[in-house]
Amino acid sequence: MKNVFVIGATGQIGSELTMELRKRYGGDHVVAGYIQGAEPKGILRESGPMALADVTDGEQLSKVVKDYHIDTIYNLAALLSVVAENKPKLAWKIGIDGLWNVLEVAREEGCAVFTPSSIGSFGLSTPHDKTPQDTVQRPRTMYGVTKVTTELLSDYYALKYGVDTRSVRFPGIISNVTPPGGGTTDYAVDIYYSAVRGEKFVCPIKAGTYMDMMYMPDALKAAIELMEADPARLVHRNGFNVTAMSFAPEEIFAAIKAQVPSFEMEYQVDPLKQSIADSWPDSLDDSCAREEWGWKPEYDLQAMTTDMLEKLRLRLCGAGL
Ligand code: AKB
Repeated sequence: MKNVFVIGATGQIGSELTMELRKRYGGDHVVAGYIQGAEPKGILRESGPMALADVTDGEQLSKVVKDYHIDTIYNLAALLSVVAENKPKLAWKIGIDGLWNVLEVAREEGCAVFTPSSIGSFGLSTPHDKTPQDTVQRPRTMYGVTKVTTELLSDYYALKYGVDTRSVRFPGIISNVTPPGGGTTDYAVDIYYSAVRGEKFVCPIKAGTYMDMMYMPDALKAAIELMEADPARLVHRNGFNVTAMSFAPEEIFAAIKAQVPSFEMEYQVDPLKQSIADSWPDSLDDSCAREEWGWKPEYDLQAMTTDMLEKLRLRLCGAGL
């Protein structure tokens, strides 16, 4: 039986990943790691153990790993792209000094480690269409710099110390549970909230700007299936291109409007978000993930839109919002 430690368990991906892992491995076998001020609540708190786990504190991480006999760590501590650009030093401290702590504990205690990379690890000089698995990675954002370093440092620990590190390059993740905070792709989540609340959506990204995206159930599937994959089949480790769809703002708007005819949108472009979006791929080639560990997403734009609207209506309208 696996014993799993999720660092950043109350964040956008962490909150849902912890619950999915508990479903698969049993509540008692998945520790929700959180930082002061972001304690787990509700079902996340009640369904299994939780522990204070600041990624910048190596001793704290080591204690959790030893106390709970952890063999697998999902390290989700990071600042998203826009916040990282405004707080570069903190982004490095959490993303890279924190990763160093995680990898050291993993080396000492023999744990496997998943630390997500991102489409943010690419830059303007990367081919933008069908971006290959192995290609130019020269981002100019601090987020991108930390993500490329994450991939390299994770590979280094695998080669030098035999730590079983694995990762994917996540696209924008869309979820109806915990909202993201400070990413370039957040508009693709916010637009659904506006539609359900009956508000006009103000889009910060220019029409015609394509970015890869994925619905949360597929993101959870990607993380878990990669960690469960047969290591003998893996040619790559950190990180695999994965995608489920690529769309521009006018396309997600049209998909929502088909189900909410009164919905409206206008553009007020945010220059920082737009410059980051322009530097990212328009579409990823994820054939290596498909070949090496059987990656296959389930949701396209239409299926995701139907599910998002249904779930958000239940939650927001049920709560009278
Ligand atoms: C962001 O927009 O910063 C993230 C990402 C694509 O890594 N969602």
